[in-house]
This record gives sequence, C-alpha cells and structure tokens, in this order.
Amino acid sequence: MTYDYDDQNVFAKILRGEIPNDTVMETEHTLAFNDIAPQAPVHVLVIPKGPYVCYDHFALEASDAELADFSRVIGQICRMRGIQPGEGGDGFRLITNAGDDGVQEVPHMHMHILAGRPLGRMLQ
Ligand code: DGP
Repeated sequence: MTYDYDDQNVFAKILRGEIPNDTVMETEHTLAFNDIAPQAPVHVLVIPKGPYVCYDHFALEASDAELADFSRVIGQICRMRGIQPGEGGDGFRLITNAGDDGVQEVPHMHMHILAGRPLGRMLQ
C-alpha cells in the first residue's frame, strides 16, 4: 500500500512555518497547536512532523520513536491542561478522522484532543 502525501496541505504549511499556529507543545517528532475553530474549551490538534496522511499510515510506517513521542505528547497535554480524569480532571476525548467516511478535512495525520465540557455520547 502506498500513501500519496500532499505537501500543500495546511498542516504541512504549518510545519514549514508558512502559516502561523498557536503552539501548545513541540518535540523532536511532534507538534501540538490549538484548533482554529475550537469545538470545546480545550481543542488541541496533535500532529506528527513526518509526512503521514492518516492514522493507519502513521501507525504502520512511523518509527517507534515517532509513535512513542506522539503518544507521550498527548498524555503530557492532558496533564498540562488538567483534564486527565484519574487525577482530578473531568476527562477528554481523542478523535482522529481518516478518509472520506471519517470526514478528514486535512490530509495530514492528526489527533484532536477535546475537553472542557460534556462531549455527549458518540457510540450507542
Ligand atoms: P479533520 O481533518 O476533519 O479531522 O479536522 C481538521 C481540523 O483542522 C479542523 O478542526 C479545523 C482545523 N484546521 C483547519 N485549518 C487550520 C489552520 O490553518 N490552523 C489550525 N490551527 N487549525 C486548522
């Protein structure tokens, strides 16, 4: 399976510094920034710096270092924002949309962190 990465997508432009962003955290392999159209009081997008189209591309082809870094950044942001349910926060939701059925708007792998209000039940 080959993935066709479009390097003109908006997150690629953010990574190249061509479009500004409101950075929350940056590491060697990962960038996290606030969503331009927040759907909740906390709405952070976490993206790998590598050219991955969607979750399966990232999960199957990224290095262990990239995968671990991405996961840790998400955990650290949850802790930073005080939304982790185990330690007094009220919880959060992680969403990654993929492809047409997933209604993925930006074709660069990203995880949404949503929190700060009751998010409702998604799956019955
Ligand atoms: P989706 O691909 O549907 O999972 O969502 C893409 C998200 O990216 C959407 O919540 C809006 C956000 N977004 C789109 N363009 C920009 C941008 O230029 N800057 C930021 N910070 N967010 C953006």
